Amino acid sequence: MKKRVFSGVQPSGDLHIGNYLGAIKRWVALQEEYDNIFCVVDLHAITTPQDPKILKQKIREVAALYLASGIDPQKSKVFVQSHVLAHTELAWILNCFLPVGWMMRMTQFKEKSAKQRQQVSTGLLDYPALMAADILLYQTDLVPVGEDQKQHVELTRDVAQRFNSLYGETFKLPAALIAKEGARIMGLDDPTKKMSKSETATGHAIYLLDSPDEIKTKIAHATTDSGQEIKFDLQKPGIYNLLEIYQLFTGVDRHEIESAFAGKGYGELKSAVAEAIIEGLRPLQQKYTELMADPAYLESLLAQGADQVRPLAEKTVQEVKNKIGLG
Ligand code: ATP
Ligand code: LTN
Repeated sequence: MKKRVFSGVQPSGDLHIGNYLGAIKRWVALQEEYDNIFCVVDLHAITTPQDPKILKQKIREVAALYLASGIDPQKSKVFVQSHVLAHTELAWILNCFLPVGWMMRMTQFKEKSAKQRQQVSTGLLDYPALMAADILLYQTDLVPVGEDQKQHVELTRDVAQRFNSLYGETFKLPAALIAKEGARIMGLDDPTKKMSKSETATGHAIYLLDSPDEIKTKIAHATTDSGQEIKFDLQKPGIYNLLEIYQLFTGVDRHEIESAFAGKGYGELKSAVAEAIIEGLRPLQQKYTELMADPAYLESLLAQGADQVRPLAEKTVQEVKNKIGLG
């Protein structure tokens, strides 16, 4: 029996190379080895305000980007979270086992609630309960995510353990799978902040659907550090970030990269990074265009994905309800 992998991305904006290098590209690499479920977590997206028309479009866009990146529907199940009602049902139940203090300690909640001008929704506080439901419904072993989601996976383990100790073995305890490299790609405009979908400053992120010219301009304007040396040195976060992006798109190892750029200037590095991203994204962008030309095919894949996972999710919810005396 293969181990189960579950992960997801919010359709809350345009996907960027951080989402790709930290999450989706790794899912593709792990696809053969595991039994995979990949979800477009639309219910998570509405924890912050969304325009209905744009949200609807982004849900399809994210699904198409999974497939365009190499997620193969023969090997992985792909579906939209709101198509499987068990997610909200288990999230409610888990809520009742999650101390509010745990939720208030979550870094993502603290950061997002501080940033938000509109009122902060209860959904934003409750976000990790829904994420725990996503993971626990499928008896997931491994959750490949970027560094920022580690705390949420730990909370998922904690609530699973708490439930298991009260009602007997019910949930498998999942573990986060975080890469050594690429788990935290930084903003191009400010390499001390993580690249994020919800950050709107121009030049902050390279989006997966950016044109070659946009990529060149953004990389040319990326913040660099003082000095001239081109080395993987965490004291120089701007150069480090560009080198890491280069490494992940080309597959060349760190020593080779450092020797190739020895004695060269930041300008040359930036051109090489832009070229690596453009070439790395080219096949993905082509496949994406093809997929978006056939919306009926995408719809049918998503319907099929939801039909495949629904029975697994419903089984877990039924077991939970039986144990706690509902129904
Ligand atoms: P938002 O800003 O709307 O919260 P986000 O850009 O942080 O969005 P998510 O949908 O929250 O993206 O994340 C999807 C996946 O991408 C997660 O596994 C997350 O850990 C990963 N991820 C997000 N940003 C980065 C980043 N800068 N570097 C590496 N991985 C990232
Ligand atoms: N919170 C995650 C998205 C997400 C997720 C999940 C990831 C929702 N449910 C379950 C892994 C497993 C994020 O990337 N912001």
